[in-house]
Amino acid sequence: MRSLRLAVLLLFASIGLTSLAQTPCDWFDHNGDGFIGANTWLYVLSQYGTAGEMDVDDSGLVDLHDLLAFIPFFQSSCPVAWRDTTEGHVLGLALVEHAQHPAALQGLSGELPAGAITYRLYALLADPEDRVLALFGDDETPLLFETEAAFYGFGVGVGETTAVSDYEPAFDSFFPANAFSTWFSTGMEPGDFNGVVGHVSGDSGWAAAQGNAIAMDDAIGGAWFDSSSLPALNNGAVLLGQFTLTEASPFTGTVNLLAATEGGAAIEQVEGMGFASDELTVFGCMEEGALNFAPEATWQLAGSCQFPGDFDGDGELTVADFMALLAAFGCTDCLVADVDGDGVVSVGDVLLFLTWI
Ligand SMILES: [Ca+2]
Ligand SMILES: [Ca+2]
Ligand SMILES: [Ca+2]
Ligand SMILES: [Ca+2]
Repeated sequence: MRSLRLAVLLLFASIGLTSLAQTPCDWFDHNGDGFIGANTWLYVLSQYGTAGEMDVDDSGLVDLHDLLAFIPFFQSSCPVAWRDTTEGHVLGLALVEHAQHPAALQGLSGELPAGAITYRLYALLADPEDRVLALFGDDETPLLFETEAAFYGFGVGVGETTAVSDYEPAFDSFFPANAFSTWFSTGMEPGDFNGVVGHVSGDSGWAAAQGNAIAMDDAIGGAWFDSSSLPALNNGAVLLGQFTLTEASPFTGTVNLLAATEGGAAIEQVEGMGFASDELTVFGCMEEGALNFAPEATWQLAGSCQFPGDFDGDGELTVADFMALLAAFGCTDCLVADVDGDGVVSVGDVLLFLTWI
């Protein structure tokens, strides 16, 4: 019995622990300068789908599993330990109706027909410091978006997009449909040039998909990822993509996410989360008594309720709010600053506010 147990232990030591014995820096600081930097991105991506060195899980190929192992350590200084994992930080998904298109719109990649509809998909997160690092899929954990219509503007042709970083706002004034092309994101808002959302794919040919499905379900796998790693706080929701259907029709999908949690000290991987267009989320203020109470809202994000005098939405009246009230002096269309509710921001509001702080 003892010898059997010993044999099992030795087997584990020789197979399972080989890669764990190596630190993240052994794997990812490939040039030995003590920092896991942008050059490692190039190194990993240049080997993607090949039998390269960065095969962390020893599967024979540099694939999605190896990419997901690397991403949390981007911009880390050595030495650094493998991350702990958490649960419960990624609360779920929210599909939101973003725009309806009653009239056709001119587009670079073809006309957006009347009756089209644009949705946005969000990850709901528990902690303002949580960050979405990647959205991914392979044959074990497929990423799949399906509709009976077609996804407008998705692809690699002229005027088409696959990631939010492909979107070029300068075209919007000539081609208004450009603002509604279909793309994925990992928290970056369209037109925000501070970040970069990159993507990599295996051999599924997903980027050429022009039809009614976007799938990442091949053996190598693929991902969209944040390759800028700017620290950013979230308000409870992080943008995962925009999806324009050429006509109103059912829209469903399955998503897998890698997130950074505990202020970047841990990771959380959530697979197989679903969404559907017959279960839409409406963001808004759900507190009765707020200036902008929205009875139709189904999910409330941080800072989404407005109360008289509370400009920064932190629930308290402070000097910062007072300065904002002074800046709105004379305004006849400022609900938050018009604390006495007489329609104009005047001396009466200043005096009333001073009795509150
Ligand atoms: Ca390095
Ligand atoms: Ca591998
Ligand atoms: Ca305040
Ligand atoms: Ca007033």
